[in-house]
Amino acid sequence: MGLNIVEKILKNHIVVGEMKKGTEVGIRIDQTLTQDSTGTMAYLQFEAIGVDRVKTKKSVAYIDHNLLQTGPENADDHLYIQTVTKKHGVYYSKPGNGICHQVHLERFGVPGYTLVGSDSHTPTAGGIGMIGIGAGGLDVAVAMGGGEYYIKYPEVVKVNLTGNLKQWVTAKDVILEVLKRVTVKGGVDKIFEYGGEGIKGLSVPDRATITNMGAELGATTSIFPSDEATLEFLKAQGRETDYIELKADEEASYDAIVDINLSELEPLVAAPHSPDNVVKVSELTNIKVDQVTIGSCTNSSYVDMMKVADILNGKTVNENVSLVIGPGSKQVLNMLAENGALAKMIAAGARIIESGCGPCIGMGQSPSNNAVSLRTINRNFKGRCGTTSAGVYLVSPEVAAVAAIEGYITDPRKYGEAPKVEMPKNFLINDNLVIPPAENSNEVDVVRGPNIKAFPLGKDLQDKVEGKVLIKVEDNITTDHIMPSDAKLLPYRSNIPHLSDYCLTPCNPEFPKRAKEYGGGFIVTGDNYGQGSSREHAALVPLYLGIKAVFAKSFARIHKANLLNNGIIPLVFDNAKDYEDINEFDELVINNALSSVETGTFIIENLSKGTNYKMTLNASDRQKRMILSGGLINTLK
Ligand code: MIC
Ligand code: SF4
Repeated sequence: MGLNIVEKILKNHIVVGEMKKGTEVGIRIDQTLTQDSTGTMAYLQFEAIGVDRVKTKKSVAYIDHNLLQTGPENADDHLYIQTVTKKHGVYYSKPGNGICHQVHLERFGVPGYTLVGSDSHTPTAGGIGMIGIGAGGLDVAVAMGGGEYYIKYPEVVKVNLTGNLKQWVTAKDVILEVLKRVTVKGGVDKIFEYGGEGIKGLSVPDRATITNMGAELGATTSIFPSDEATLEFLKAQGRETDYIELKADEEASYDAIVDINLSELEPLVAAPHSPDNVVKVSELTNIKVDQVTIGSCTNSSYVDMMKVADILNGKTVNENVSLVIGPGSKQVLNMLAENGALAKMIAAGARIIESGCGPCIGMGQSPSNNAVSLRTINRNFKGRCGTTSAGVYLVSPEVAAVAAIEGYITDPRKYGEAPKVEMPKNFLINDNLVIPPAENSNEVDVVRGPNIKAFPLGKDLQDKVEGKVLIKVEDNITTDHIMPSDAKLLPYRSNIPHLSDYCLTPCNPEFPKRAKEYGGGFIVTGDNYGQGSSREHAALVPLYLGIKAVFAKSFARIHKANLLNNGIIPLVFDNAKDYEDINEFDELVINNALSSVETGTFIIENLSKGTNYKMTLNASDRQKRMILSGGLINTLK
């Protein structure tokens, strides 16, 4: 029987377990990446593990999130990351070099390799034929130390692309179509492998847009074959020696197939407040636009930016629109500056910001109250842009640029010929913002600013676990709800006590106070709890606040792993109706917690109601050991 691409790569990398669907496998990791807002914690954890030099083929630390330096905190954290990475064998990509996923694709990604990154959009690397997986900082720290990374052996879904994209229809519309069909919770523990004749017309940056936003499906990752388009891209980056061909065997089989005829797609948009709330642009044309932001790890490649420059050329941004453009990397920005495209953007009235995450994570450029903001980013969760009352629409760079001129959401197809931009034969290569590690670790002293505080560690599990339900929330709660991140809070990513006052406050401002008053307790929630980012802070902060277990209808993959890694028990209702029975402040007890962990079956007593509920711990033996000993670091010790 033939193998698909996912099977081929995993077969080469599995070091624990076997290729059996639904079972846990440990895979060898070739490369890691971190970014600054999760990186400080990841390197503190790496130090706690006590390995001197990273054991991967390449590990890179990027500074791209915390670029607003409104006090010393962010710069202090950068200095910590710069020195700790230099000491332990990690390459350091300085602020200004660009967004981790964009730069990794350009300069470091290798087809057929595995990559784990402390950022949920690490699957961007799937555009170049890598298995790139987003994880919590602790999992990345372990992988840097040479430990394997664990996933549930995935179902592999083939996304079969046929036909060709019509004018003004883009890679962004392909992934929006997938999101519409699969939804934000439809991809958990699945890998999406793209194939079919239709992929021939997609360049590596197009493919990376698709695999990037595949994170919004909740998927483990997404991947494209490595073919002529990959070779062309690597050649243009001066890296053709990294190329290998990767394709599925003729007789490869898949667990499911999603067929998409590219010729039938039209420009799409994800309306507020979820990436799967997808409608046609043509259905939304009377909406006045206040802000447009173009950039982020989803859509900030050279080709994307050149198309935007072409649309803006000779035009003026609508008087009621603020247009913000952030090219994805120094390479992209430098090329736009040299070929005059940047001048066209500036002339049209765009506000150019440095290459980084910026508005995507609310680091500046929050729109006005009740604003409509069109963004080329991947997430439009309520409040993520920094303005709770604003509505964010996710679109392609082309739709964004046209709206910036028109002042309304506009179907770009009435705009005549779509811009045609070829991938350059040679990208501008200058890696002078990437600092290599020191040859000799002893030469480097790690610098730690006063904002770096110790991170909490769990304790051995007790046989009786009791407490109050501190909060009850609905479906699809994101990590942006659990641990909000914006310009005010991101500087405190290495300071868990400070962050604890903001935990779950978008759902209920009283939550931190309650947790502190009652000395911890439980969280009750609906489906897909913890969707979105990889931020481990969404587990570390609840741990700090004394959260012992989360009772959910279902969990998002990375967040569940982060809870387990930190010794918080993620339990799933056997009967979803029991969710209705529980109220905030109910007093709950888990008796026989220790033996329940072994069997995976829990009975939760609700003392306030006199009822009880059966719940399941879906965890491997390895994860059960972490729950018993209060987290991964304790088991390593
Ligand atoms: C995001 O897009 O939500 C982030 C900010 O990049 C996060 C990481 C973080 O919270 O630092 C992610 O995607 O994992
Ligand atoms: Fe940065 Fe936004 Fe990409 Fe997250 S999704 S890595 S915040 S650009």
